Amino acid sequence: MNNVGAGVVGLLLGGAAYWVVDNVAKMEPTVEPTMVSTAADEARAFVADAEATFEELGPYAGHVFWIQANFFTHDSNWLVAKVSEEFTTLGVELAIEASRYNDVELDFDTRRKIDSLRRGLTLPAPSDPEKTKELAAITTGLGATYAAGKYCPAEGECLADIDIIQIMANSRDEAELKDVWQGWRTVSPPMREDYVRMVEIANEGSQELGFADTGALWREGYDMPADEFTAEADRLWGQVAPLYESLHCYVRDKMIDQYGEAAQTDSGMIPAHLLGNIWAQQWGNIFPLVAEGDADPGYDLTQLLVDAGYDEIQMVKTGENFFTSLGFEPMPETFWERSLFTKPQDRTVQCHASAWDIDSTDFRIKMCIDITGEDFNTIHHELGHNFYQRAYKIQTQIYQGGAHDGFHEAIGDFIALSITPNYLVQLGLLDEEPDAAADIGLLLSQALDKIAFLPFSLVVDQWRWKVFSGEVAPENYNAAWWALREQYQGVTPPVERTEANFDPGAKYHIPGNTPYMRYFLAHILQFQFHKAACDMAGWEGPVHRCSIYGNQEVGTRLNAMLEMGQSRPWPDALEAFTGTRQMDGSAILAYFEPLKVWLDAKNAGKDCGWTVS
Ligand code: X8Z
Ligand code: ZN
Repeated sequence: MNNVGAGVVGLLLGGAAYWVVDNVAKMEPTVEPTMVSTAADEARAFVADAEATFEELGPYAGHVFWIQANFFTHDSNWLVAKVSEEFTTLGVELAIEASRYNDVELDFDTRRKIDSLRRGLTLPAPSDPEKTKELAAITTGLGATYAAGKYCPAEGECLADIDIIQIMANSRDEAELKDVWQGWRTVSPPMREDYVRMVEIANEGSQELGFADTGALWREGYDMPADEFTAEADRLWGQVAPLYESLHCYVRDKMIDQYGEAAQTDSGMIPAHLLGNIWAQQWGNIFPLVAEGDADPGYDLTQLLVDAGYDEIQMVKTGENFFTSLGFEPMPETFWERSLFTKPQDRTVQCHASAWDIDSTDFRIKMCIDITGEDFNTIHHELGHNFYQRAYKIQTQIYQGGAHDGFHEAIGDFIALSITPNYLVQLGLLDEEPDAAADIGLLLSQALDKIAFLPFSLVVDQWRWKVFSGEVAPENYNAAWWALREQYQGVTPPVERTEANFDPGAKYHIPGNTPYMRYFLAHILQFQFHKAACDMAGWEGPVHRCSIYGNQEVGTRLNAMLEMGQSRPWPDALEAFTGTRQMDGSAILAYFEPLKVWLDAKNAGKDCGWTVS
C-alpha cells in the first residue's frame, strides 16, 4: 500500500510484528547449507524477506485505510489504530534489524534497501508494545479529530474545512472571513496534548534507531546527511525569496485597496484571513482583487469548465487523457469503479485529495471535486501520483517510491503547467489563444499559487523540525508557529493568538503527520521538469506558454525517470530527465521573469518588506 496524499506513507512498510519475529527466526538460508553464511548473505536474505512481507501485507493496510478515509466511523478508526500499531511494530523491528548491518560491506542495492528500511517509518515508536499502542491511538485520534472537525457559527449550519475553504475562496466580506478563519481554528486545541505526547514517543523511537530526533530522520530521506539537507532547503529558499517579496509587496497594497484599515498593519505584514485561502498557502483565489487592467489573462478556467458543462468525471478523464497523450496507458477500469470523485451527502469522508496504490495494480484517487480550475489542477496532481506509482511497479517493493517525496509531489503539477491557453484551445474550452498582452495576467495568476506557496511550504516543517528537536518547547508551540509564518511569509493572524490555540493542528498535514518539505521541493522541481520537457520539445516561445500535450518523446523520457522509482539516489533520476543533478530555483525564476520585471516596476518607490517583532 502506498498512499501519497493521506499521510500514511510511513506505513507503506507494513505488516504485523509477530509475523516478522516469527519469520526472521525461521528464515531460510539463501546459501547452500555447507557454505558459511556471511553477514552480507544474511543482509540480502533479510531484505528479500522484508520485501515479501510488504507484498503480502501492504494491500491489507491499503484496504483498511481506504475504508476509514471513505467511511469515517468508530469501527473504521478502530481498525486503523490496530493496523497502525501493527505496522509501527513491524517497521521498528525491521529498522532495528537493518541497523545490525550498518558496518557490513554490502552491494549497492542491499545497502540502499537496508538504509531505506532503517528510515521506513515516519513516526517510529520505541520497541515497547505499550508505547507503540499509545502512538497508534494518538495518530489515529489526531486524524479523526481533524476529519470530524467542524465550526458551528452562531447562526447557520456547522462548517467543515471544505466548506470554510469555499467561503474563504469566494467571500470578500472581511468580518465573515475573520469569523470562519477563527472558527476553523477551534478544532485544533484539543489536539495539543496528544501532539506533545506523540512528539515524545516518536523521538524516543527515532533515537533508539540512531537518529538525533524525528525531524533528523525525515531529513535523512534525501540521500544526504540531515544537516546538509537543512542547508539545501535554505539555499533554495534564498534563490526564490526575492520573487516572493516582490509579490508580497504588490499584493499587500491591493489588499489595502480592497479592505482598507483591516488590511493595514504597522509591521507591513498581510493579515492571514484576506488571501483567499484558509491557511494563506495559495492565493490564486484573490486574483480578481489584484489584477489590474494590464494583467488580464483573457479567461477564467473555472468559468470555461462550467460553461462547457464539465462534470467531475469529465475533469478526471481530461486529466487522464493528458497522460495518455504522452504515451502512458490509461488507468485500469478499477480506477473508475473504486475512486471517490464526489463528496457523499450521507456520511463523513476525508475530503483532502489523495492518490492511492492499494496493491500495485489497484490505483485510485479520493477527492471531493468541485468544478473549478483549482480542482482541475489538483486532479492532475493526484493523477501524477498514480502514473508514478504504476510506472515504478516494475521495481521490487522497497524501490517502489518516488526518487524522493518531492518528485512524487511534482509530477502531476509539472503536467498541469502544460494547461496553457493553447492546450485549452485544443480541448475546445477556449476559442482562441489570447495574445502576448495576456502574459502578465497568466503569470500573476500562476504566481499567486506557486510563488505564494513557497514560504508556507517551508514553514510547516521548519516548525516541526524545531518541535522534534526540542528547540521549540510545548509551551511555545503556537508562538513559534506564528513567528515562522511572520518571518517567512510576512502574514499575521487577524486576531490575537495565545498558547490556548494550536493553529498548526488546523492544517491537515500536521494531525495527518505528512511531512511537508516535499511540497516545497516539488514547487522547485516542477519548473525544472517543465523547462527540461519544453527544451526536449524544441519549444522556442516563452516557457509559460509551452504545453507538452501529445509529445510522446517527452513521455518516453518522463517514463524512464518514473520507472526508476527510488532505485537510485535522486540526482540520478533528476539527471535522467533534466540532464542536471541539482535541485535549482533558476527554472522557476526564469518562468516568472517577465512578471518579476512587471512587479518591480509596480512596486517602484514603495516601502516593501515587513518587520517581525
Ligand atoms: O496535500 C496536497 C495534495 C495531496 S498530496 C492535494 N497538497 C498540499 C496541500 O494541500 O497542502 C498539494 C499542494 C500542497
Ligand atoms: Zn500530492
